[in-house]
Amino acid sequence: MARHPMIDLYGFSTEVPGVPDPSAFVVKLETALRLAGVPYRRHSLDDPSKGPKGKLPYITCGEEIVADSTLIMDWLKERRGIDLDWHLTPEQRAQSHALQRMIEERLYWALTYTRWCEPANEWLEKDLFFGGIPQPLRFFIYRSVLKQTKATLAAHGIGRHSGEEIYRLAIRDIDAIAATLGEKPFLFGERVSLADATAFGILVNIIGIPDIKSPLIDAMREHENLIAYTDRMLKLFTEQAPEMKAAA
Ligand SMILES: N[C@@H](CCC(=O)N[C@@H](CS)C(=O)NCC(=O)O)C(=O)O
Repeated sequence: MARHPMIDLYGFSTEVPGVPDPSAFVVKLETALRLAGVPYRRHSLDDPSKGPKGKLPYITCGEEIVADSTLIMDWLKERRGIDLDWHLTPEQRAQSHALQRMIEERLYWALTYTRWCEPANEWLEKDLFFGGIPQPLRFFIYRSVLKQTKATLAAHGIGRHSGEEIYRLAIRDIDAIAATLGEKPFLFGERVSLADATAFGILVNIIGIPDIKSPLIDAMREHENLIAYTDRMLKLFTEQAPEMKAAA
C-alpha cells in the first residue's frame, strides 16, 4: 500500500473546555479525518491570518497547502480516494449538500453572533480565547477582532437583523437538523457521513462550552435526539483519535 506523507492540520485550540476546538469547521475536519482513519498531526494557531486564506482550518501535506474544510475533503477524495459519503444515494448526497450549506452559511453565523454580540458571553473571548494575551494588549486585540467580526456579520447580512430575528432564523435551522435526524443514529441512517461531521462541529460548539448563554442552546435542548446525537458523535470523535497525534 502506498505510504502518504503525514497531514499537518492547523486549528485554533484543543484547550477550550467542552469542545475539541472552538471552530465548528476545525471540528468538522478533524472528525472527518478521524472517521476516515487518516493519521494527522494537530497544530494550534492563535491567529487565523497566518493561514493561507486568513481562516482556519487548513492543512499541509508535503509541499501542498489546502485551506477550507470542504476543499480539504475534496482534496482527500482526489488524492486518497476518501469519501465518507460513499454509501449515500444521489438524492441523499443532494440533501447532505443542502444541509451542510445551511449549517455553514447561516447557522454558523448565528453562533458567531451569540459568541461575539451577546454581552453575557463576552467573557468567552476576553477571558478564554484571548486569555493568554497580557493586558492591555488583550483589550486592544479583543476590540479590534470584535469590530472586524461585527463588520463581517453585517457584510454577510445576518448582522443587519435584530438578535430576536437572528435567533428565529437559526432555531429553524436547528429544528431542521433535528427533524432530519429523527430517530436514526446518524443523519443519513446507520452509517456516519460527512454531514454528521459538519453537524457535530456546529452542535458541539453551540452546546459544549460550559456557561454560555444562548437561545441556540435552549433550542437544542428542545430536541432530545440532538443532545443524544451530539454526545454520540463526541464519543466517536474521542474513540477514533489518530495513532499519530502531536500538538505544536
Ligand atoms: N469555509 C471555511 C470557513 C472557515 C472559517 O470560517 N473559520 C473561522 C473560524 S470558525 C475563521 O478562521 N475565522 C477567522 C476570521 O474570519 O478572521 C471552511 O470550511 O473551512
